[in-house]
Amino acid sequence: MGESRSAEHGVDFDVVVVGAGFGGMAMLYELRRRGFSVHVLEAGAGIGGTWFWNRYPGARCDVDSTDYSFSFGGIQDEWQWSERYATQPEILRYIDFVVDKLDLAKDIELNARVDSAEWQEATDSWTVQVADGARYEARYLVMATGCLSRIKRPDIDGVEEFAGEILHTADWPLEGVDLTGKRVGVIGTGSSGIQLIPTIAPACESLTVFQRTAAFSVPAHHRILTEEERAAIRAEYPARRELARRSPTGLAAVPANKQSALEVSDTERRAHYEDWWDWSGFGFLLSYRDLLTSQEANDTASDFIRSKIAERVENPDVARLLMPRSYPYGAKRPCVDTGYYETFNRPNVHLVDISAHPLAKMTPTSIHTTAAEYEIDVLVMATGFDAMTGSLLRPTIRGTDGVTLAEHWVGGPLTYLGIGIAGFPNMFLVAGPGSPSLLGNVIVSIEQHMEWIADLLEQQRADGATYVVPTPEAEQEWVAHVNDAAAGTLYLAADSYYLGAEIPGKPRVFMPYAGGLRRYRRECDEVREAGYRGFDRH
Ligand code: NA7
Repeated sequence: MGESRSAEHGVDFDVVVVGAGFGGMAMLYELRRRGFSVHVLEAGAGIGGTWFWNRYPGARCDVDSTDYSFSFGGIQDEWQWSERYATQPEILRYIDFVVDKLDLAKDIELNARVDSAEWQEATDSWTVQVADGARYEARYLVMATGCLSRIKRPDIDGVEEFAGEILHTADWPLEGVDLTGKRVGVIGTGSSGIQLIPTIAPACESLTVFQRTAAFSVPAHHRILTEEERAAIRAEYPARRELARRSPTGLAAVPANKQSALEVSDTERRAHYEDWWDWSGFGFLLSYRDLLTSQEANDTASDFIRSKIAERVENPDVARLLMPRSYPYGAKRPCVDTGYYETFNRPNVHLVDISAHPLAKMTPTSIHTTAAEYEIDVLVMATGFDAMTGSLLRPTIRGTDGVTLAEHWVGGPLTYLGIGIAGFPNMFLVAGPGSPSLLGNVIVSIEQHMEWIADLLEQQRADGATYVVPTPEAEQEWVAHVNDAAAGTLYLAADSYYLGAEIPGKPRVFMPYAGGLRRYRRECDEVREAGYRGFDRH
């Protein structure tokens, strides 16, 4: 690893990176390796971002761990994953391993939540203010704050009167929680709820699940990797990484089927879905190529999953409630599970449909819907996040002429390539809105941004330049392109967090880039080859 140089004259660091999750770790490694001085500010008390905060029982990755891991720094030669989809504790052990191996900790400041960042026109630098803490001056600012990190808690009347415990999956107590013998209520049936519910159900006296929207979930098929599998993965790793980089999704473990769901007979399709059901996990979405572009094709997959729910749940009324009907499969992020639907066959587990009878209020001992009251000791909110823009808008970021990012983004996020923002010079986003980010394996996206941003900063240094910002025209064109990429898809047919529908009043704009990672990488490369077309630099 190259030694870091000291910062340019007049600034504390060449680069301040906000966030020490996978994105921040990658940026620190790469920029330091290329000779920049880097300081990472992390709000949490530990390194790991999402994986530091989301400690709820059952938390796991739902992308194969062999792909959801760094390809750089020689890490993959030494680290061995034990299971197909790693548990949160194993991912944290992996993060510790990476931090040690790449000597990252010395440049990461923990418990340092960034309050504000202000562009300094006179010096081409950012002033970054940590809450109740230090202030740093940096030439460049990299926001690696994660797409799913600003927590969302539902507003329920009387919530403050509740005498029991209220937990959120993404802010789970470090010391853990003993739910044995407790009457537990869970709000939320996205990925977090679907992982949590089967895990805690056996210990709870009763578990009441408050469901607003049913999710599509397919079996995860978690399993321990055998020694032979691990050896094969190690031997194939370079090719596997290349495959991931060139794929639209970054998922090397699941080869996308190029067929249309509509070009085969019903019998053949059913057999095909049965086959994929038995192994593909999250990749079920790739079982036919047109599941996200043709409603008719999607209906075949949605119907198949609903038929599986009917098989897995004994009570037909409960099964019916668990079947998603209001949006196409994949238009909200699909889930994978281990025994989720079967959990509703347990006598201590109850499903409450809060789309029919919404949550109304809480008392010291209970939660009410508009139809009934439920006595509980603990309420778990598995209610997700203010996705993609939430963590970027939490600090006050002021760019040129004092304009805030919140002002610039009042109608939804505007970016160039998902990396830069007009009016916010020398600032970059990692896997943020306008880039593929959540629509694929985010680690592959992070590595691509890591390289692209580092290349740009090297070019700046080589040119003696201290200023780089997208032009408003380039930003407008990119935003139009992001909208076009989503326009032909079924993503627009669901009230999802991709569209900002998770927060009342949030602009309804499709935020991630739906053109696929492969195409996105090509577009970013072309911009670089064209001398950073669309950026104003000096
Ligand atoms: P998600 O996927 O955003 O799921 C949140 C869940 O909470 C979802 O079922 C929501 O129902 C429900 N929710 C949210 N707000 C409310 C209110 N106010 N009342 C009732 N129900 C509510 O978050 P997760 O943490 O599960 O998963 C996030 C990501 O982690 C996931 O995509 C993977 O990438 C891993 P809704 O659908 O909004 O009706």
